[in-house]
Amino acid sequence: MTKTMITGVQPSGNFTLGNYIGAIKNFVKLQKEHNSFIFIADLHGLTSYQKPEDIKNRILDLAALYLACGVDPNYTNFFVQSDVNEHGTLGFLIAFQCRVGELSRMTQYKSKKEKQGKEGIDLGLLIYPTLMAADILLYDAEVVPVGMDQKQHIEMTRDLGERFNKRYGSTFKLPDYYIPEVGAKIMNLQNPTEKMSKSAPIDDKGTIFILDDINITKKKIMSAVTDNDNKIYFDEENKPGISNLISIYSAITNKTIKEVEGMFVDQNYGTLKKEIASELERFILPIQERYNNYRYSDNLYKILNKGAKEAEKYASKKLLEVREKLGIKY
Ligand code: AQP
Repeated sequence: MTKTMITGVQPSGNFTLGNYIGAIKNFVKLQKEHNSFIFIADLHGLTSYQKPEDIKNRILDLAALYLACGVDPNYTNFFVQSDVNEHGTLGFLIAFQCRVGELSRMTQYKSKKEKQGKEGIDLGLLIYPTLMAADILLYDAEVVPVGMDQKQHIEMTRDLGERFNKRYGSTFKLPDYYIPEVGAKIMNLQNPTEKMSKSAPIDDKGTIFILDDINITKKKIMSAVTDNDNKIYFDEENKPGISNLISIYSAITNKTIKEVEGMFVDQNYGTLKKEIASELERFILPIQERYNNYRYSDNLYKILNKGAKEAEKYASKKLLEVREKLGIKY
């Protein structure tokens, strides 16, 4: 039987190469052989304050970018999370089954908490994984392409789904994460022990934003932090900068790490960087062109509306089943 696959990205900043390699690339590769859903996680995007005008634009930017990256609405139900009310309702009901202790142990919560900590921590940040669990369980999704940072949240989704099934009878299918072999965690080019994140400031020299001017992107690659050893091989622990560059090259050219190491065995770091810069140009420019075509077209709204209607058909059935199981459908 065809499995259901789902993934989402928050409109919380500017889409990065890490987001592409960690989640969208695999989704696009797998979309035709699954019952596919992809959504813009705008409710998740509210877990840290954004100006309403900004988030509105980011939703549309991200929608156009998804399509430009190859999300195909002929095969995929493509929608904005808040257009399907069932996400919020199930998220609320799932949160009731979840313990504060397990939420506060989530790695992402712990690291983001430090940034928000000064003025107190919004509850949204803590309960983010319960909404994410609802996003997945609502569609009985079994495959979730994500980067390494989301692995823990998928495991929690399984736990929460299982807990509900045990208490109320079999209701949800339990998902598995699909983590890419290469590029599961693309690192910041200036600080290769930290994840590349889309909430980084636009002038951050270590973050590749897909919609940036290609010359800026090339400069960022050329000034990426490396080491003094001038030997090109993959060793994340001792050579995080070079290993990150190898992962990027490998992911955008679809070559294995071994193949990339072989190609650059006698080369210096400058050559590797130049090659990556020109491969990125080849890869990013067509995406930017397609993005510009989608971004201001009415078709974008039509695609999202149609996707939301389709998604709602699945989601409303599942929510009804949940209410019946809970005894709140009289
Ligand atoms: N650096 C990364 N390498 C590989 N995969 C990554 N992902 C994010 N950063 C990397 C994957 O992209 C998907 C979308 O992520 P999200 O929007 O749900 O939020 P996130 O994981 O918190 O991503 P960011 O870019 O770090 O956003 P901010 O800065 O807003 O927190 C996920 O599948 C994620 O694994």
